[in-house]
Amino acid sequence: MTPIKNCILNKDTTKNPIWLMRQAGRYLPEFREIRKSNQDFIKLCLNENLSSEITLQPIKRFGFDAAIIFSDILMLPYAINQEVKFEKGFGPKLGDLNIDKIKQTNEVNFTNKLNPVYKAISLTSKNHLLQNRDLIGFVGAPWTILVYMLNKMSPKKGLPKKFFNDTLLINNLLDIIETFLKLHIKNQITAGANVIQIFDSWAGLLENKIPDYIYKPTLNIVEYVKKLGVPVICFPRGIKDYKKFCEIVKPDAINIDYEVDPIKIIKEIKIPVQGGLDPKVLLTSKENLRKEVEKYLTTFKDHPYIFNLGHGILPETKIDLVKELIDIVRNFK
Ligand code: 1CP
Repeated sequence: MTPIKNCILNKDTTKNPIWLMRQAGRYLPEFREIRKSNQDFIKLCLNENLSSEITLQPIKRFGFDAAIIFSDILMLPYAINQEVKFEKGFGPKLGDLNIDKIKQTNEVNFTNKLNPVYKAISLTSKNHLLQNRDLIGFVGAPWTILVYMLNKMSPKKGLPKKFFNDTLLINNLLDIIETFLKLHIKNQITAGANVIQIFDSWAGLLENKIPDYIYKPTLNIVEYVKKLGVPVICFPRGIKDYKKFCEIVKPDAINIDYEVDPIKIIKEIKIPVQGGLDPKVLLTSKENLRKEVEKYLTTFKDHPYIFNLGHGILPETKIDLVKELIDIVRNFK
């Protein structure tokens, strides 16, 4: 059985598999080289050969235990007919929300539009480098996708208060998003993804409506993935109560963010855990890195634990420290 599956399904505590969120990305010179001549990010995600090549870059360089397909959570709004662009120095910019246009999406045109993503998964899963490794497919959670669709840009750039008021629109959109997220997950699994991760990067924005906008729609997706027989990892970044999230949503594994105390997590959570380390630690020194990494490894010594970060790896990260990180994790006793 592959490393991540073994950790999650067999609750193996003898090894800590390792992969990093955003491991295929801007900190890698070989990625930046491809990106230079491929300015249109969506087009790059829809180039199956380049997407597969980028997915394999961190495996070739570091030998991580899993690859995550090079794509983006915002391929979903794109595929349901909302314009999505990525602007240098600004991030994602989405077009006006047009419910009529969105409702024109059907299963066939959705799958056709994202077919290169599925081809990239299929190509990658057949590569010899993935023989004993997992290939992680992913989606954004319904809430996080909704945030980008309504706000039309990252909440980092601002999020008006009125955002949360139109509950009719929000519920309507969440239903549509859920339908197509399920299809996107099914297509990724059919193409060869053997683990699914659900990124809820903006879970921390909510206080009151967590049951309606996070628990319920995410539970629906988690149950769907389980029915397809594939382990599902949830990452509700910034959520205050991970214990409650796990009790209600019941993912197969939970990725924690770097704000939460791992000692609290080990006391409260019984399912396999992933992640936690602050990505900024990878900008410091080898000594500090060892100290921080060993904190997580020691805390989760007798618990199924997949080493990862508490958010995506930063573009300024030095390659040497990533190598050192893998060494520390692999040689920890
Ligand atoms: O060169 C560039 O500028 C592109 C940077 C980049 C990359 C490498 C973006 C733009 N997306 C990706 C790939 C990506 N995104 C992957 C696959 C590669 C890997 O993980 O190794 C994954 C899993 C994602 C997921 C993703 N995209 C999330 C969830 C995780 C997280 O970071 O919270 C989110 C929120 C996005 C949206 C997104 N994509 C890119 C940007 C700049 C953003 C906006 C982030 C924000 O709101 O600040």
